Amino acid sequence: MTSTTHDLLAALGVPAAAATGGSMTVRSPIDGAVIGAVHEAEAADMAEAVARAHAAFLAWRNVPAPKRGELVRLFGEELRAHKADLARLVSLEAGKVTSEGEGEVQEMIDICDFAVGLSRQLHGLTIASERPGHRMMEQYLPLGVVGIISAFNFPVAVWAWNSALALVCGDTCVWKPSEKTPLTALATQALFEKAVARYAGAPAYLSQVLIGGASVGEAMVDDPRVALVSATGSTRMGRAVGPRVAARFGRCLLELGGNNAIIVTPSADLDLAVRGILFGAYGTAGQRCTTTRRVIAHESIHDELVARLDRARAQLKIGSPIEAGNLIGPLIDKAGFDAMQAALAAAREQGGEVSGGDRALAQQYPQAWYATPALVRMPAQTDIVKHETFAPILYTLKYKTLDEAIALQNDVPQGLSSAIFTNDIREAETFVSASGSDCGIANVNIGTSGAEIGGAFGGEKETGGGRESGSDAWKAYMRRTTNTVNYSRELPLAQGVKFDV
Ligand code: UN1
Repeated sequence: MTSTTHDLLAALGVPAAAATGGSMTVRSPIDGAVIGAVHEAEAADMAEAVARAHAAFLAWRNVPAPKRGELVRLFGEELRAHKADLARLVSLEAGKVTSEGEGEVQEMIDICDFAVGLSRQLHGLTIASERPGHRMMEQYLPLGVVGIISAFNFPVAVWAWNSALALVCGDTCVWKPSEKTPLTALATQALFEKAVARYAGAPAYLSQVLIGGASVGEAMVDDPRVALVSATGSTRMGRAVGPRVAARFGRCLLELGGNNAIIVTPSADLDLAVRGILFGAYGTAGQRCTTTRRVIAHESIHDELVARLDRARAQLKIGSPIEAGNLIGPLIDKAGFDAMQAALAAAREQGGEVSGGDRALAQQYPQAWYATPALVRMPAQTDIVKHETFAPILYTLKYKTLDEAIALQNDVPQGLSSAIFTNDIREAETFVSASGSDCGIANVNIGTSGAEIGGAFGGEKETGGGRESGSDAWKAYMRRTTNTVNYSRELPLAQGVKFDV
C-alpha cells in the first residue's frame, strides 16, 4: 500500500488491517500501483449480513422517520468534515480528477441534506371514500433490507443516493460495491460508523458493506429477505439481476447503460453547446452512465461545430487526475482501454473517421491506461454507435429535420439522458414533449451529464426503468398501504353490494 493511501484510509477511520493482507488486490488506475489488498467475503457471509440487516430493520422501522433523519444528518456532517480525504481516495481508486472526486462527495452531502428534509415528508394521500362515515388514506411504511450494487465510476455517490433515502425510509442496507473500488467503500462505511457512534440508540448493522465477487452479489440478489435490489452498472449485469429478483417477486431498481445524445439545432448558442458537449463526452474520461456519446447536429452548423469540438478535444489536458490542471484522467483498467480500441476499430469499419483515441502517457505510466479523447465523424448511426462503450468516444451525426434528429436520438436501445441545444422554443418544447426524447432525462441548453440530486435519476428501455435520488424516488424504498377506516355505526359495502341475512 502506498503511504498516501495508507494515510487517507487512516484519516477516514479504516483500520490498516482491513485494507492490507487480503486476497483482492486493489490497483490505482493512475499508475497501476497496488494500493491495497482487501479481504473478500463469500456467499455465506452475505446470508449472515442479510440476517443481521433484517434484525436491524425490525427495530429501525419503529424509529420515527425524523429521528432516522437525524442519523443521516450526522452522516452528512462526517462527509462534510472528510470531504477532501474521501474525494482524494476516489481520485486514487477510480481515477477521477480532483474536482470531480470532490463533486462526487458533494453529491453524497447533497443527498443527505435532501433525505433529512424528506424524513419529515414521507406522506401518502387521503382519498374521498364513497361510503358515509369512512375515511381512506394511504401510508408509506418501511420496506425492509435494501441491497445496493454499485459501479466503479461513481463508487460512493450512487450508494449514498440509495442508502440516504433507504435509511430515512426505515430500511437497512447491505452494499456490494464494485470489485474495482473497494477502498472507497470501506472508507464510506467507516464514516457511516462514525455517525452511528454519535447517534444514541441506533441498532447495529443499519448499513453493511461486503466486498466480493459475483457469488456475493448473487447471494444478495437471490435472498428473499432483501426486499429491494438497487443495482447500478451495465445492461449485461441488469439482465442477470432483474429476472432473478423478479423470480422471487422481489423489487428491483435498475440503473443501467446510457447512450446519451445532444441535438444541436441551427439556432443553438454554439459556445454553450461546445462546452456542454466537451464536459459531457470527455469528463470522467467518458465513464459516466450519463456521458454524451452522440452529437446530432443540423447540417447547416455541423461542420463548424464538429471542427470546434475537434480542436477543443485535442487541447484537453490528459494526465494524473490528482495533478492540478489535468481534465482527463485514466480509464479504469486495460479492459476499458481495449473496449475503447475495439469500438474505434468497429467505427472505422462502419465508415467512421476517427480523430484521437490513441493510448497516451504510456512511457510515463506503462501500467496505466490513458487515452486521448476520440471524436468520430459517422456517416450514419451504425451498430457501434448504438452500443455503450465506457470510454471517451464521441460520435457525430448530421440531420436535416428535427423529426429526423429526434428519431435518431431515440433509435438506440438505451434511454437514460439526452439534451437539445436550441434557442427556438418550438424545438425545445417538442424535444421535451411526448413525441420528443424517450429518455428519463431530457435537458435544454445543458449537457447530458452532471444531473443534480433533486430530480429523479434514471431512464427507460435498456437503462432499466428505475429512478433514484430526488423527487419521489423515495417511494421505491417504502411499501404503500391503503387504509379504509370506518368511524360510523353502519357497515355499508362498497359498490352498493347487499349481503344481509
Ligand atoms: C453514473 O454515471 O452512474 O448525472 C451516475 C451525472 C451524475 C451521476 C452519474 N450526477 O452525471
